Amino acid sequence: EWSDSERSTIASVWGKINVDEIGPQALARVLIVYPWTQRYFGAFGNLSSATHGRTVLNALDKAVKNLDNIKGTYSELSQLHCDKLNVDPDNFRLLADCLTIVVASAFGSALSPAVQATWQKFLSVVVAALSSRYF
Ligand code: ZNH
Repeated sequence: EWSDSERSTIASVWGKINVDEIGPQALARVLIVYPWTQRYFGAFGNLSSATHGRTVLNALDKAVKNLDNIKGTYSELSQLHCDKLNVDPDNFRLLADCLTIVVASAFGSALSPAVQATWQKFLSVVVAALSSRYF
């Protein structure tokens, strides 16, 4: 399902992402633009949301390395978010969108329309995989 050029585009975008910067920025943006998401992190405060931003982005590494089985890779993580964390799966897409915005601001013209389209396709597969154990 992935072409060679999509594979190399995803690997190249991922290689240029600084997880420690982009992760906290993307999660902070979700919490500001969609304040109701703060309830998932309310007990922990901002420090933990920065930590979680890093955790989430680090977890994306697994998807980049398992492009042909993203659904299987995130099966347990999906179940955890559904059963234990009770995170509404709509939030995965909100985070993916904020991540794209933060990546676009950081990359500038390096994120061409074609590159961005492939990156968003990748994130939409991630979002679907994280939602796959919800029913
Ligand atoms: Zn999440 C957790 C990933 C999204 C919320 N996460 C988590 C973890 C991981 C993740 C890896 C860890 C796990 C363990 O511990 O085992 N996420 C992720 C990803 C994504 C996400 C990849 C996408 C892309 N999350 C999300 C969202 C939300 C969340 C959107 C909301 C809004 N998570 C969460 C929580 C938790 C998690 C709450 C828990 C935290 C703590 O514990 O601290």
